[in-house]
Amino acid sequence: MTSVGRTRGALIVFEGGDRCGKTTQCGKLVERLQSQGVDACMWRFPDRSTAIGQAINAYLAEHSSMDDAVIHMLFVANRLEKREEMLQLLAGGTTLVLDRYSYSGVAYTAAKGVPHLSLEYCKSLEVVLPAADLVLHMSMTAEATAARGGYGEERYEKVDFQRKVMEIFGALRDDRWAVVDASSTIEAIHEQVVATVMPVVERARGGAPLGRLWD
Ligand code: FDM
Repeated sequence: MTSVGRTRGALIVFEGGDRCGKTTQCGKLVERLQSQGVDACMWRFPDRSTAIGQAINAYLAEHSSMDDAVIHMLFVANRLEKREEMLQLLAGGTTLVLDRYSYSGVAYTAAKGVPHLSLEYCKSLEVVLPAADLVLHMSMTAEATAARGGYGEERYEKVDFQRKVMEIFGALRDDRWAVVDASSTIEAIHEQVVATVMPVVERARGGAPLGRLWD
């Protein structure tokens, strides 16, 4: 993907297992960026507000069942339907902080171990989307997240499955990923996140090109 100019926003993604504290950290990061004069906003994937997102929500809440390939496609479509808006915001200088993205998409589906839904196949469906400038991997054991409040309410919140997801996240890491110990305190994590994110926001502002997924 080509550079979108000297003032583009950064694409910052939080990834990790369920109940690891991503949403809290996304919110705190956006507040901090805004307080420092950085135009920033937070999105979540799945975006449950769209028609596709509502179908995903029903599946996650176990109010409906779906073929694994079909639900995977819906998660992908839920990102593709936001692609244009995402690119426009970034090009206009807004830093986007995402609570999950395609990395969750491929990790959760590949963790199911369905032969025709391999990691490589899943990746291939999203090559038209921008890559994150930075992925903050909130790392925590599946057992530790399971001990947190509310765990088990949604479809994928099962320790064995989460363990497989974590393994795949580990295999996806490259030099754009930073690992954050999600078992630390909220404030300690936040300070680590801010220190990691600021140089990335500066690089994007300075014209570092936006990448394409999996390049
Ligand atoms: N999830 C999320 C997927 O399986 N695929 C995806 O593409 C995305 C974005 O949906 F269990 C899973 C991950 C998680 C659930 O949970 C959404 P949260 O609590 O909204 O992050």
